[in-house]
Amino acid sequence: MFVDHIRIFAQAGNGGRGCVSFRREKFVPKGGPDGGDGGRGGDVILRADQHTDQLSNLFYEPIIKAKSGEHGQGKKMHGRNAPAKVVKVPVGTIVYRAAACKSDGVNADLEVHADDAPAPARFEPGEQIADLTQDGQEFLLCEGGSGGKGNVHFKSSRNRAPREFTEGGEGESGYFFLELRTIADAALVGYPNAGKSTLLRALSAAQPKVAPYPFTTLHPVIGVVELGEYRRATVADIPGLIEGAHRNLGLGHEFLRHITRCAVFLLVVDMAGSEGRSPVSDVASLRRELDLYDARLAERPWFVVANKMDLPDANENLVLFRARFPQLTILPVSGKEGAGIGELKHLIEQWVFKKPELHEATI
Ligand SMILES: Nc1nc2c(ncn2[C@@H]2O[C@H](COP(=O)(O)OP(=O)(O)OP(=O)(O)O)[C@@H](O)[C@H]2O)c(=O)[nH]1
Ligand SMILES: [Mg+2]
Repeated sequence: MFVDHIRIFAQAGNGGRGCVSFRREKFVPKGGPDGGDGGRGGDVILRADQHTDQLSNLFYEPIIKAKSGEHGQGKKMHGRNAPAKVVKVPVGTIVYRAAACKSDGVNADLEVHADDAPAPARFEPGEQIADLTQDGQEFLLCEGGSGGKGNVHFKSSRNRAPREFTEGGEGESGYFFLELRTIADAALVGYPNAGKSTLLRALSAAQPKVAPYPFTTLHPVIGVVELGEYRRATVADIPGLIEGAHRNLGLGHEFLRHITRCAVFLLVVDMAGSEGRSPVSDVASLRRELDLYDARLAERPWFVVANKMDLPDANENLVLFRARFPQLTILPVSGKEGAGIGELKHLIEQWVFKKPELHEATI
């Protein structure tokens, strides 16, 4: 199961209590207060990790708790600080605070049951508080409570034997919504069976499943394409789109979010028109779907990868296609036989690296 959005409850550790104690030692009468401070509670930290590709670890563990700090001890001993609980999330994870849930329908997916949390919570994403876009980037989700003060701090000229101390601070806690929006340089976008996964296999070492039926790919797969001069680009293969994807038909909406942060779109069309498809209307309706999902996607740079050129009707269709869209960049390839893959890499390199402004094209 691919998990790209999840509700969680996080709780940082409480600070340890300060200690009340007095120095007791041979030949040291009235040794005075020596109660140490409590340790800090552990923080809950999210860390973006390039080797984590989805949020499934949180699906099995949606309640994250850090340990509390240890209490202070005699002889001015400071309680041990609790370690931070670090949770790895994929690069491209966006963190939202919880907002009240509007719908009343029962939807188990909307609930998180935490033992000592206020109540089983149903909520929707609210304010965005973080966007982890770089490998290794960290976000402090809940801060641990500070340690309490031991009685050693309360000594004064008037009170030589203080019994005061403070409790440790409470760790922060809350419900959050995490959403993954894959970050890649380019995205392969196309109808089911157009050959997107075949192309990703040809371009990179990634091994998405390829089969002659629609919706073979059920979740985004990212491949790293090695380009010249030690350069590399990431390319995302997303599940096939169909007409009405913006209304959540097919695997629609679920996966369109993953292309919102790709700088260039490679519209893959089956130029052979197998299964009675027409390449011209395929491109037109793919463009329409992107536009209807979010008008800003329509402004993103794109070019056409004319796939399946090894099949009989492909050349004829390509001539018609070029005549219909004379101003488009169109690259004929065969993912299956590997023809045109070198040129495709070159084109990706040109579009991704030679046009730095593309990198800012994120919504
Ligand atoms: N003849 C020929 N067949 C191809 C070519 N590229 C892909 N195919 C075939 O087309 C079928 C679908 O390929 P996939 O790569 O799974 O297509 P996809 O676009 O990833 O499909 P979904 O994941 O379902 O959206 C498979 O049977 C492939 O072998 C090609 O260049 N030539
Ligand atoms: Mg596929």
